[in-house]
Amino acid sequence: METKINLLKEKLNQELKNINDSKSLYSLQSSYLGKTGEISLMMRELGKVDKEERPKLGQIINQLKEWAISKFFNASQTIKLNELLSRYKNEEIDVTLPAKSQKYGSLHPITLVTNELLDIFTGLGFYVYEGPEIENDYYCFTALNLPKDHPARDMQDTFYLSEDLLLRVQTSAGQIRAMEQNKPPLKVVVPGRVYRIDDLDSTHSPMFHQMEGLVIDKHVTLCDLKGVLEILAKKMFGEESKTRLRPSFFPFTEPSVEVDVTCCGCGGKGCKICKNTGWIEVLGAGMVHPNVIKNAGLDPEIYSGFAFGVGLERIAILKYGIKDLKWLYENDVRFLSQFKI
Ligand code: 2NM
Repeated sequence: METKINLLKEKLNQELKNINDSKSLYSLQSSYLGKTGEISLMMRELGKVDKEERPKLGQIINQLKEWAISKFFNASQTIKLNELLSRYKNEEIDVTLPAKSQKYGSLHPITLVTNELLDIFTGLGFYVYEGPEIENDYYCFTALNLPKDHPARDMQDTFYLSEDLLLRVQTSAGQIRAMEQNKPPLKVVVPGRVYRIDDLDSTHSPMFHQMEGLVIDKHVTLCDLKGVLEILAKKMFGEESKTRLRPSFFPFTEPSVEVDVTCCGCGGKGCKICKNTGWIEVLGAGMVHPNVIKNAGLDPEIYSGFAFGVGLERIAILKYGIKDLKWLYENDVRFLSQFKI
């Protein structure tokens, strides 16, 4: 018996040496201590042994069992620790390694210009209103002092959807809605897409983006307009920029002005961008026509206001030196991904 036990111990010791993961350790353990394991079988065989010898032998096998249990326990402690250490090693993170670069999208230049202008105007206390792109004749033309026979209403310039419905040709339509919905004092900007019948080329597009601003209150003057536009020019094109107003004509403003900013390419000296004039036209503006104020339900004897409209494509082209308007609509990632902020 004793020889058998010693052989078993030796075999176990030997087998344990070759084991270095908990899974095989567990199956080795079962082969000795499991229900049908070698030690359990020895226990069972006790029944066949002489009665007198049974207690002594039982004790010996129990000792063997205790010995095996402690062997397996110790081995499992070592193996678990080693497994943990090697897991730590495998999962080790080198925080000094350079980060994997992620591909991020970028904002469209028109979005960038829109956001920048909205920041400036909301900073000045304007609120933002978005009108519908499908407008009716009244809001797009009649309310804006464009009489029935005005050339801007021409079928050849405007996308008519029906006799009354059309794609708005300017965002001012939204400003009439804003005026109807809010009492003065009113400071609002309306950004959005506008549509005109045009073939797409490097300077024209049947769809482009505008932002129009409107201020209505008592005693608003052209001087207030110039003040706001000067702030706009400095924030958009730099603190050194200057503005100048030239007389112009729009049906919805009187007087009307065209606004120039000193050229951001040459600072006013004259270059290719400004065609050697030193000035760049950036927007149209004026004092809101009394008829427009009246159409919005206000008394033009009490209220006055100014309005302006900026073409966002034009600003983007100037700001980023974009050579062809079409690039803004082609969604070529090679172009778009250059506009990372
Ligand atoms: C421009 C130029 C001048 C304008 C006028 C109005 C309104 F609704 F008050 F009549 N909104 N925007 C306006 C004035 C727009 O765009 C070149």
